[in-house]
Amino acid sequence: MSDCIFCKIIGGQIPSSKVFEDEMVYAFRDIEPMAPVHVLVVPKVHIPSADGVNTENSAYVARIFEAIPQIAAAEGLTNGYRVITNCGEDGCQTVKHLHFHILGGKKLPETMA
Ligand code: DGP
Repeated sequence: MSDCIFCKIIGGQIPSSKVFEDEMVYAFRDIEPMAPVHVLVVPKVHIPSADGVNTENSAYVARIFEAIPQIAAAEGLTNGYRVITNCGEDGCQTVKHLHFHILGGKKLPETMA
């Protein structure tokens, strides 16, 4: 999508700190890190949110979850980590391109809400 920040990052029009890429998935460091390791993992097709996942595009989500352990290992997250996706207004999603946050590198707070 032409006005999507993450589509522009995937396309190279906006610079990013890449940590992983294959033909379906792109991963880069969050610009506002909330933990020592904070990586965003996105599909290379524009899916607006988790609410837009369907049988046509779910292979991208599967590939993302294959990439996550590889990224976590490369980032040294041997003691665990958290994977989060925010969805829609109540989920406080700010960028409307499906993305999964990988957070780690410290003991994370237990509370989610
Ligand atoms: P969310 O609230 O789940 O939609 O998280 C969006 C995240 O995207 C937020 O943690 C900040 C990050 N972000 C927004 N714009 C950019 C950008 O231009 N570059 C990078 N690296 N991260 C961005």
